[in-house]
Amino acid sequence: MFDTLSDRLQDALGDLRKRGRLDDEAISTAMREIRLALLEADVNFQVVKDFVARVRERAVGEEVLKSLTPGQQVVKIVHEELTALMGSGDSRLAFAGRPPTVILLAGLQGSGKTTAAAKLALLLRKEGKQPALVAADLQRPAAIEQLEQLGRQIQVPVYRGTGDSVAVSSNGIQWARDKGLDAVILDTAGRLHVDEQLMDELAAIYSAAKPLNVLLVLDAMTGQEAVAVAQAFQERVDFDGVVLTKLDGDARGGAALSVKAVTGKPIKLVSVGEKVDQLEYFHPDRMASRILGMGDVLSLIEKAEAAVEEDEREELERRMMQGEFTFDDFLKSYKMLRRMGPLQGVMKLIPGLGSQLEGLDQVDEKQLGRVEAIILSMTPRERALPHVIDGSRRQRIARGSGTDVQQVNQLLEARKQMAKVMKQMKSGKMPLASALGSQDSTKNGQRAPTARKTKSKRKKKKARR
Ligand SMILES: Nc1nc2c(ncn2[C@@H]2O[C@H](COP(=O)(O)OP(=O)(O)OP(=O)(O)O)[C@@H](O)[C@H]2O)c(=O)[nH]1
Ligand SMILES: [Mg+2]
Repeated sequence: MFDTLSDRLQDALGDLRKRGRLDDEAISTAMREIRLALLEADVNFQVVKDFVARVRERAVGEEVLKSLTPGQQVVKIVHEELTALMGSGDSRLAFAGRPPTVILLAGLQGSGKTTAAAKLALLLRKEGKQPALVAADLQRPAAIEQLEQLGRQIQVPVYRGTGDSVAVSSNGIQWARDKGLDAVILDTAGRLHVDEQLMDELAAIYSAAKPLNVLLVLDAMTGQEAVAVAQAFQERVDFDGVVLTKLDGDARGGAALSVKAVTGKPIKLVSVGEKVDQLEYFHPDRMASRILGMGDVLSLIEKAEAAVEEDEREELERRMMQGEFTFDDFLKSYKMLRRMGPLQGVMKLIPGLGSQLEGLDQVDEKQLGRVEAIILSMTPRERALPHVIDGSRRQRIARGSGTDVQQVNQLLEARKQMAKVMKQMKSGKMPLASALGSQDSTKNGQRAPTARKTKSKRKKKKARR
């Protein structure tokens, strides 16, 4: 996903990062490269222009030049501006006070509406809602069959009816209401192009179904074309947000980076593969991190090296590599992270960790104190052998640390997740070891090769898939 763009931007910023001081020339060069990278990624021309102007203005500002790490500051600014570009908006859907909540999916032929409908139904079902799918695409006979098949696969009821798409939509919503279901997803017909007929049909469904959410499904792989489609839709049938599909096949990212800026409408969901569980809520900040290299390994290494005592690190790393990760290790790594700077920032730097350790990346300093208290309330045996911590021990630990069982459970879960990540890392799937300052992966003691190695590992992994 966004690999080309990602590589280009990282190259553009790589130079800056290494510099102790920034001058006009260095900034200009970097801005030129960022501009080219974005244009090559098929980002809208005006969007690129505004973006680069904003970054430049901030990059030559006081906050950067006076800082100790100007290069890092520029990276941070690019990250923030990328995040802003993709929208500070809310990715959540609206839910009706009186169910069912109606969600209309519209878009061109093949953009991924039907699969997105099913994926969204599954997502809602996992959130505890009771969704229904309505087959309102009557253009293609096979469309209904496709939706029914998906419905069976995800165990979500599908309404099929007769008449035109307006009648089917209305009847489907009534049917769902009668069954007490709380969300209805309307799968509509696509066209090759935005044409009058399509717009008229959608407008008619819109007035009959009164959907609370109109989602425009756009194929990310079509780049600026997708943005043009969004603009054309906006003129006729307004929508609340975008479902961006086929991100897995989009190396450039032009649609993702332009659509919010051009239409003002946020990306709400992204589809990252053909499987039914490959639809996610969209988080602009996480996407920006991904684009800038799935976390920033290089600067993490720098921070880690500055903060962590050599022997302590080696010991911790040895244990990690052996797949051991006790609560004592957990506490130690926490403390190391704390010394590296604000926890949030550091966690984000670790590639893949953000999403892998949901909850952990949101740790704040106050939580850290609580984590420490919980771990210190464990006996040495419990710390070394976490699996012995049963229900009554959990209660005792909670009492001892002034927390509650739920918080203890969360920590137990976090350690498990962490251990899982360690295991993946051990099997070479994740570069966390090198991220934490492994000497192994940088035998010659230089830093840059670590980052490169990490990157090529990632590439190799992709090629294997
Ligand atoms: N790789 C990948 N393929 C996807 C994704 N989303 C959809 N597809 C594929 O795109 C093709 C079209 O998807 P559909 O959901 O049928 O598209 P549609 O918009 O309903 O198409 P029409 O009903 O013909 O208008 C299918 O082969 C899907 O498997 C995705 O996120 N990644
Ligand atoms: Mg379809």
